[in-house]
Amino acid sequence: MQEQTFFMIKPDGVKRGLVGKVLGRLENRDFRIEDLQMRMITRELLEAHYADLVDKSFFEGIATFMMSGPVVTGIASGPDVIKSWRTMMGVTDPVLALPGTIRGDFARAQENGAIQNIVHGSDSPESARREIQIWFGK
Ligand code: IDP
Ligand code: MG
Repeated sequence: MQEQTFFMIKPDGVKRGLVGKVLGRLENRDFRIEDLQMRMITRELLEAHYADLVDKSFFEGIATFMMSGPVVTGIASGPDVIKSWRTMMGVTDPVLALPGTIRGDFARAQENGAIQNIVHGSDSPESARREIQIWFGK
């Protein structure tokens, strides 16, 4: 099914110079990059994006991490891109993420109160619609 997903290269990925590698993986899979923007995250954007995590004990750790430097946000499209991108990212915890996935190849174990895992991707069609609206207003 042809669809769109929202993706992000988090501050650790940008700081470590992995933007090209991450975008290259999307392009290698023949997904189309529809929109792309580098930016600093505001508190407002972060709380909207992670609305389901705001009450968690580790949210302040995430906030410090996610606002520690610029992120690259984008929209990718293609058949089943939402699930495919989640598969390409690997599971949330880098300790468990399989080699071959972005998190499994580039991320380390949790440090400083936040799991720093290089990338984000929408987890469902509803999340994709919501996140594209939050970040790109469309
Ligand atoms: P996801 O990024 O794989 O979709 P979510 O559960 O949606 O995982 O969590 C969003 C982000 O919050 C994670 O990618 C990670 O950076 C951070 N995070 C999630 N759970 C924890 C935790 O238990 N401790 C610290 N950070 C966490
Ligand atoms: Mg998530």
